[in-house]
Amino acid sequence: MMPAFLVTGAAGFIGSHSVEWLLKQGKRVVGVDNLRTGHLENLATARTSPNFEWVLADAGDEVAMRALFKQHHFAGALHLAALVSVPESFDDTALNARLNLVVADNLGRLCVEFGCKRLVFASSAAVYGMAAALPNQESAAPQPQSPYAAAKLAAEVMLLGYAASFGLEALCLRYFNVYGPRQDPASPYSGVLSIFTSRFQRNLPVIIYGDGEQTRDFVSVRDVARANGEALLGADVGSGRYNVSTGRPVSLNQVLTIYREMFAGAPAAQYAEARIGDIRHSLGDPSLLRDMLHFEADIPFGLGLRELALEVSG
Ligand code: UD2
Repeated sequence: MMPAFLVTGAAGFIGSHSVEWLLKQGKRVVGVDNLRTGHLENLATARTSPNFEWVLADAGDEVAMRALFKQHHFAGALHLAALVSVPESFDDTALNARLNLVVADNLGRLCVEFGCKRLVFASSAAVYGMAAALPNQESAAPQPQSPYAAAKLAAEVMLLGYAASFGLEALCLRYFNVYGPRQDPASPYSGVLSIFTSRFQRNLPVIIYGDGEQTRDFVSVRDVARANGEALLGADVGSGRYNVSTGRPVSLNQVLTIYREMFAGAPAAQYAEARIGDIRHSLGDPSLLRDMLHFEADIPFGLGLRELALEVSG
C-alpha cells in the first residue's frame, strides 16, 4: 500500500489547498478536522479522490490520533489544526495554549512513537513581534506579543527539541500574510484581503485603518500549499524554522489600486483611525527556504488578487 500523509486542519483555508496539492502529486492523504473553524465544503474537490480519506476528529484527541497513526504508519504529517485568530487567543488563553501548543506537542510525540519521520508545522510570522529588524530573518530573537504568537513559538521549540532528541525531522514554517480563495471573511480580524474581496463584491466601501501606507508580505495560499507539500516530500531537508514569504512589500493603498481596476464603480474607501497595536510594516526574508528547499513563492500579487476577487464572485 502506498504510504499515507496526515494533514490536520484539512478542512481549513490552508489545509484544503495543501490536501489538493498533495493529491495532485499522486499522494495518499488522510485529512483530519474537527470543523471548529474549518468547513467541509472546502474539501469538496479532495473528497472526490480515491486517495483521500476524510476523518472527522479533533487533532487533540489522543485516542483517535493514536489509532490513525497505528493504522496508517504515516510517512509524514502536516499539522495545520490550530486556533487561528490572534484576538481569540487573548480572550481564551487556555484554549489557545491547548490548541496551539499542547496539540502540536502531542502530535510530535506520536510521530516519534510511530516512526513518522517528518512533521511540518504551521507557525507564524507573529513570532517575530513588531520590534524585529526587517526583513524578518529566522535567526532573529523572537519577541511574541500575543498568546497566539507565544504558543506558536513554544510549539516550535518543543518540536525542534524532539528533532534534536529523537531524530524527528521538524520543519516549522512561519507563514506571512496568506491570502486566497476560501479564507473566511467573517470577522473584522479576518485577513484583510478576504474582507476587502467580500466588500468589493457586494459593492460596499472598504475601511482602511490608518493611512494605507502600511505594508504586508502577502503570500498566495497556492504558494503556501506548495511550500507545505514540498517541505513534507522534499529529500534532504533539515529541521528548522523557515519563513514562507515573498520578500516583496505591498501597501494597502497599492492593494486598493488593483481592486479599483476590477471593480471600477465601487464606492470610495473610508479611512479610519489605525488599529491599536497594528504593525506598520511586515516583511519576511524568503532566502532560507529557497536555499534549503529551492522553494520560491511564484504567484505575482496582482495575479493572485485577481484570481481571488474574480473566482469567488463567479
Ligand atoms: C494578523 C496576524 C496574523 C494573521 C493575520 C490574518 C498579528 C501579529 N498577526 O496580521 O498572524 O492572523 O492577521 O491574515 O496579529 N486592515 C484594514 N481594513 C480591514 C482589515 C484590516 O485596513 O478591514 C488593515 C490592518 O489594520 C492591517 C492590515 O490591514 O494594517 C493587515 O491586517 P490583517 O488583519 O489582514 O493582518 P495583520 O498583518 O494585522
